[in-house]
Amino acid sequence: MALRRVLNVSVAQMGPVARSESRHKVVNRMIKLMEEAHQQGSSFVVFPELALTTFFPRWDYDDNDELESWFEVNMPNAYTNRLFECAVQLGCGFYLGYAELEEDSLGRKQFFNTSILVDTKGCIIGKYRKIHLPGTDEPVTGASHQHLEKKYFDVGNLGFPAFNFQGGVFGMCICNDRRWPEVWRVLGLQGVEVVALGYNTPMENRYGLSKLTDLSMFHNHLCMQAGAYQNGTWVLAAAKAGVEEGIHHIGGSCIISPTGEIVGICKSEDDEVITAECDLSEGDKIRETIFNFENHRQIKYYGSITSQTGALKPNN
Ligand code: CDV
Repeated sequence: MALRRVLNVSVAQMGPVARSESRHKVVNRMIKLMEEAHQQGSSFVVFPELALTTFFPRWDYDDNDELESWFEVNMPNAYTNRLFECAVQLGCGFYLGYAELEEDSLGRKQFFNTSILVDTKGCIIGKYRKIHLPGTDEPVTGASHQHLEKKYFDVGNLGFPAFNFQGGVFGMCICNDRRWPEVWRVLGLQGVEVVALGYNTPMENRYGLSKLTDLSMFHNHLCMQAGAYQNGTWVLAAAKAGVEEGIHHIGGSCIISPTGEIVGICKSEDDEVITAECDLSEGDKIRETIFNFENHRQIKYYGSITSQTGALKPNN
């Protein structure tokens, strides 16, 4: 009989982080959430995208020092050390999203929207840098709020790696990545059993498309449930939720099983932990049958996925 590989995992949704809130205070909140996850029997917890600060790409900065103050040059560092220590003390690994500044030996700076996987020894065992950066590289006149990720971040340069972690195969992505089926399949092709991700999703559509605003929670879950089912993987998704600096962000942080069903969901728009027991082998049934990639994928017909970006209409 196949061995059951069961892991208790948590998603730690966070309420708003004010622009003035210090990293020290934010880390205090995160430690409280990790302790709660531990009390719920968890050995892994997922925090949101850019968890340590407010969602700073909503503002346009002229001052480089101010902009760079949102980024972490080292990880762990004086502020986040306590999180790493807590992981060891509680035997609870974590996924953390943060803004990363990397400087090469020639002093050239690169800026990434990053996530890491940290194990129960407090070691970083995996890193991902966000690839699908939404928004614009210039402020949009007349928009209800800005979303300047394309201005402040470089496109991630690590691909979509998967990692052997906590007895399973783990992948990561960040926020807007979850809307792209390509991300899920590239992870699926590495046999991921768990995909961890964080998000900051404004409720209001910047372009005034109210229909899309109404559907923001539906689309949030739709893309992740599809990604889970089509690749037979667990999905652990943590939002930064609530009204942050006047912008309302959706919550709906959740745990999705490899069948695409939501098995746990946050009810509030505040700091909140949910936990579920994940059988890491549960996706095998799907990967061995309906989505048996080896048996059913027809790669000679998928070329346009990697050879073109925009849609080309037929000219007949
Ligand atoms: N942080 C994000 O990537 N947010 C996007 C919004 C801007 C659409 C998202 O996909 O949720």
